[in-house]
Amino acid sequence: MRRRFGRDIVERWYKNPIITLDNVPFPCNTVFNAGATKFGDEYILLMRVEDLAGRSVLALARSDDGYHFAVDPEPAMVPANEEPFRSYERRGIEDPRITKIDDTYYIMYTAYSRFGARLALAKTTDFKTFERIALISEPENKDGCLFPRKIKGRYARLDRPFGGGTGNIWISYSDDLINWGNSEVVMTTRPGYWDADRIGASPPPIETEHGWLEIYHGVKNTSAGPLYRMGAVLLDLDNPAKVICRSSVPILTPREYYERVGDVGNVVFSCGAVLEDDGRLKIYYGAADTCICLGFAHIDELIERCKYGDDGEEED
Ligand code: BMA
Repeated sequence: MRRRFGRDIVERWYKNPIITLDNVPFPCNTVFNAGATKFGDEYILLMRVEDLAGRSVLALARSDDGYHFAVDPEPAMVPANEEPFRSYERRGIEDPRITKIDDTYYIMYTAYSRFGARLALAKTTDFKTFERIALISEPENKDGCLFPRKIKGRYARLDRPFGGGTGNIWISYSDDLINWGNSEVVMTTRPGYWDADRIGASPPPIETEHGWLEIYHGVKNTSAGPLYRMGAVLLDLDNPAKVICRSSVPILTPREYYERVGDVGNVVFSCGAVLEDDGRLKIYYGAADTCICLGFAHIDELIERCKYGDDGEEED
């Protein structure tokens, strides 16, 4: 289907939002950015839920069809009581991304404390018990996404260290998932574009025959505050630090009421997507930091969109 210019190529589900505060069976303020995966026949969302005090915990929602979710009665992960995690999670745990490698589901999330935001890694094999592995970055770093397989013998992750007054997407490698290094920049903000001020990886990279498809978020600071949109980029399969092509236009922009109005308005922010056998991607995204929504796009269409327009002017 050829889409009209100026409209998003991610198609919203007509029943959005799919999860709101009303669906959460324990006291909380908001529910939003969620990691997503299939676990057997079940769709799983691991959602960022902000409690009444303003700290975030992670809660599970389960579904048979990917559309209708039931939220577990208690949070799945709360800020740790044990060191070394306790000191760095005092202000909450946020924005989890789920990556399956073999039979283990890894959860990379943001640990937030008075020291800032840093990345942490946990794992589960059953979505009942969760085991923390390690704190895996120093502050300021967010938006960590583990690749779903080793690349040239090493685990790889995208992340978003903050430096030089901006946030760009980087890559790091590890032999053991605990010690990370060989870091380098993958892509930067583009002055004058929708992703001018900050960018970060969104769901974990998806392997395609053309390269790693990465859906990312881009922020433009406007006079009304930050505007969060989603874009797409294709990274080289053997060397994902190399960008093959990057769309100059977003794939999803806040337009609907539930994306524009909420605790933080004008935000669409994904931490998880599920690829179906027919090539359609179910993209789960937080809207206005207040609810969870569902959008669809065919993987081929997203790859085509990566080739659209110029590459933009990256910072030297
Ligand atoms: C980012 C993260 C996200 C949030 C977004 C918009 O820095 O905190 O969890 O959705 O800001 O507020």
